Amino acid sequence: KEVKPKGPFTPKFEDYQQVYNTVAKALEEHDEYDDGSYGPVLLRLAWHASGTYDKETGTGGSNGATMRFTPEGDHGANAGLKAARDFLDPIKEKFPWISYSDLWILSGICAIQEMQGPHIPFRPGRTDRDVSFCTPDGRLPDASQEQKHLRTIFGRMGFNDQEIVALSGAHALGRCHTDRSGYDGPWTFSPTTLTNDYYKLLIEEKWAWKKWSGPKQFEDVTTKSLMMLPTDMVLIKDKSFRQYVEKYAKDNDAFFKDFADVVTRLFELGVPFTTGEDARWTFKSSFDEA
Ligand code: CCH
Repeated sequence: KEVKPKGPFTPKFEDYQQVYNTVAKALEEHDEYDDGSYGPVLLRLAWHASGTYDKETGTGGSNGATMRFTPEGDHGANAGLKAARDFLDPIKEKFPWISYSDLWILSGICAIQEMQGPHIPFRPGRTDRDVSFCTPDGRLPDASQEQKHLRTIFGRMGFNDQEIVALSGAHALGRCHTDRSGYDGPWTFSPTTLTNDYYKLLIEEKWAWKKWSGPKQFEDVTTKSLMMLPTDMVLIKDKSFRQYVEKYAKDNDAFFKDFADVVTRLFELGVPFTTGEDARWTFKSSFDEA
């Protein structure tokens, strides 16, 4: 007869896969949101939790989930991400053993995979920290800026030009909301499926300043229904960035591979893991064979 082990519950891969499956099911059920999916805003939550990392001081990053607290939750860049945090609350209640910080990252991975992106390996080990670990405002990128700003912000996290361009392909997903960032509209015609269309559109479409009273952004001349931020356009104006845009526009497999690699690193920045990289797991998505 099996004897139940004493002591604290130690979750295994199967337990995390169960959390994944629950997030995936909730994504499918709540197709009333935005363009039909919470996927993009879940990915943005995971990115904004991670993108505060500063390699010099070792502060910020996805460990801690400090965006739950004021002031970080109220930073301008995080406007609207409460929708993602609220979406995950019932899942946190169902699996109280997972930390918010692991849950946010696992959900970002689930969002990528369920929007038909590449598999992103995951290892647990993030712990939630209190309000004193909130990062100062200004660590996330400002969409009105130029290449110097992108290199400063992403360089602080430890990323180079190629990695900046690969990460930016996430803008194939989701949209801008006037009541959050002030910007308006989606980048692609399929904002709930990850593709290399962001790069293709950057290169193939004609872009012009949108005529409106909102913040300066670009619109496609042909349909006027798509958008690019000033920081998106920098990727084709700057020669060093542009070579990677051209590469990923031509080669979706290369994009998926580089995107998976760089997102895996982004999501692990500053996390004091007690396991090595070989302890990473890959979750089954709903597109994988049973
Ligand atoms: Fe982003 N992003 N992002 N972004 N982003 C916005 C939306 C999304 C910038 C600005 C904005 C990354 C890099 C950058 C997503 C993923 C990533 C919005 C609209 C702005 C503004 C927010 C709103 O109004 O709701 C800037 C600047 C940069 C850096 O150059 C990176 C890196 C990632 C992920 C790897 C996703 C996904 C969205 C869609 C969110 C949604 O709610 O649909």
